[in-house]
Amino acid sequence: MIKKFIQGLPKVELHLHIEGSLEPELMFKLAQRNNINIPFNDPNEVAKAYEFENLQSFLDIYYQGANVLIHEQDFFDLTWAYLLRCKQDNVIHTEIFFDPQTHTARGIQFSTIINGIDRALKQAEQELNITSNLIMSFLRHLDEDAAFETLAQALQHKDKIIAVGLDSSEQGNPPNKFQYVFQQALKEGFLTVAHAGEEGPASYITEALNLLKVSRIDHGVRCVDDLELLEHLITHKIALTVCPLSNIKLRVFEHMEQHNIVSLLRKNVCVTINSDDPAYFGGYITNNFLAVAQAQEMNLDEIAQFTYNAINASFINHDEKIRLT
Ligand code: ES4
Ligand code: ZN
Repeated sequence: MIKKFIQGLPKVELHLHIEGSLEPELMFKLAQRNNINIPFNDPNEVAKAYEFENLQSFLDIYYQGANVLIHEQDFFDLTWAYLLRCKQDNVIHTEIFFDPQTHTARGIQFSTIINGIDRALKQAEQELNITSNLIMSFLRHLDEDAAFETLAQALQHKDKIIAVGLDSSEQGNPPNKFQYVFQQALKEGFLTVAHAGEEGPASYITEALNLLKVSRIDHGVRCVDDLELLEHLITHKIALTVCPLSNIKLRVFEHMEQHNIVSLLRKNVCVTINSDDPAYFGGYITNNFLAVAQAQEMNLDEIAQFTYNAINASFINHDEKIRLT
């Protein structure tokens, strides 16, 4: 019953790393096609390696996986495979991250990456009736100069990118490290978002809001440690793009029964459900909804509220939001 409801519910995804949707089967196919060595013998072995202690132990494997992506067609194939999954899950709109620095550091051209992704997104709008926006994320373990270089490369592709984001190793890399590049991005007309309060403290969420002027917070579950911040999120309807299965896999919460997303929803925080890196964390958006609903009892209105929240928090235009709600 709940399963049918969730499957049929139109969904909007706001937190998805396209590199994190690389399934082991496609990783193998691309490794062969591009003659790239990967430290696994078959796709089953890859899936078995996905046991993580924390964010960093995941990131180490995730950046390795991305090495098989070389040509524009590879970025197309990766994105298209994700969009086909979206169709199955009744996702009507998605806002996806890409990490250009993961690829440009290996000698891949910025245009190769973005043109492959963008072509798949445009084709999905035509053929699958799925709309989308693309968010360029800076790697926060690198320095601000590297982010400035990446922003400069993005300027030629402004028409394809709606916002800039901030991801990778959170602890020790606070939002203030990137305040000038975000300032510049805002001046260039990009919206901003940032991962904050996943493993890092609530103060990183406050910094992201005050210094990076973010439109929403990615993860943000540590907001509960600062009641003033929590009130601010509620009053100003600032959305959190929460990723339940990711949080369990990376041990942000021990069990789904302890996850705070339902409690935040009932406090009127604008929380949304997203899949983050579904190929690594064991499920796409429907599975994330199901995992929460199975662990914590919710009524159907509450489940549907996640979609209303996501429509509101999305970067689609105002008239389109009204039409969808
Ligand atoms: C990420 Cl779960 C998560 N956190 C931070 N950075 C990331 N990049 C990809 N997945
Ligand atoms: Zn993420």
